[in-house]
Amino acid sequence: MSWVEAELSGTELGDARLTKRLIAMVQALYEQPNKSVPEASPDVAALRGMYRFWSNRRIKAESILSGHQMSTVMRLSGHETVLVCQETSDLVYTTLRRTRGLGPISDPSGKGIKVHTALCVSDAGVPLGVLQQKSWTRDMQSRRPGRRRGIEEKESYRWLESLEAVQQQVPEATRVITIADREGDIYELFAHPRRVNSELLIRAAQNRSTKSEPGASEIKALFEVMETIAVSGEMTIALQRTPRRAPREATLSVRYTHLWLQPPQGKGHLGAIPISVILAKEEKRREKESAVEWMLLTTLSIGSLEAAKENLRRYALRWLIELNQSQHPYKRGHKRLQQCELDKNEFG
Ligand SMILES: [Mn+2]
Repeated sequence: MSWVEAELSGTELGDARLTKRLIAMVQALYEQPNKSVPEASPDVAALRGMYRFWSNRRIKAESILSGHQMSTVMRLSGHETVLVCQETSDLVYTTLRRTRGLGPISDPSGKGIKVHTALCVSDAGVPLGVLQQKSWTRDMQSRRPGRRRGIEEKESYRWLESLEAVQQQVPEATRVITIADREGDIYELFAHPRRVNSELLIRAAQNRSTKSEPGASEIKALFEVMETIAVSGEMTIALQRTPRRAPREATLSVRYTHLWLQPPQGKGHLGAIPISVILAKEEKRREKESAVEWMLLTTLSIGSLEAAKENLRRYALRWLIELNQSQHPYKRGHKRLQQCELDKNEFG
């Protein structure tokens, strides 16, 4: 049995022939990831089958993922801790003129599809698979300035939905640490009910109100508080290549403390949240603009320099999801999808 067959044989498409077709498609595209769809297809019949599969409205993205999801959950067993990186990205299809179902994306002049992914990674940094993925198209209304807030609030729901899905799929014996960049600094996410052994490790974006203890009368801003904390030690970290950064080593000063986050205005019902904060800063870098500065909020209780370092190391593994997405066949293979638009007219 091939790797693709083993990986996808549990796919639930409601018809064994469709699963067989999916396996053949993935096998062909996986063997030649840089080729266009017609080039990668073994013959015309296989090519027709692919387009028929893609235009079948009864096949949902979630069902296509179901087999890989099952295999991913199986790979988790035996891991004491798994990291789940959540990330929202844009699939950019600005040049596809005839394709329907595209919408506004982050780039105001572009169009495409929004995708939210939860990628599972072992604590040692080995990718284990995609546990959940959701894609959607923003409607044109979201371009209007007045509508932005509502759209952002609706989209922030994806983070909660992914956390929920991950908690349901990963057995309680396995500790899951959800990792996210600044987009994931959403108060509702911190306030969301978590199952036993489910923790958050999220880069801070908001200068939130904090208290040192629940009963404290003084309210201080998070970023200011962290500047007053003494440095506990240093660590050297290998920064991997990202779309915006060449790989290099960085020496970071490490500070950590415990605080109570105060709910934003109008969200008092969410209550205060106890949190550990880690601040890691590259103090000695000459080019200040590219100096690394990470402030991480975590529900894990950080009680030592070692624990702070351990979680900085985990956060640094988040590059895996960026790599995963920038090298994603969808993204890498714009050509393939453009081709798809053209060829469909030939084979329709
Ligand atoms: Mn992001």
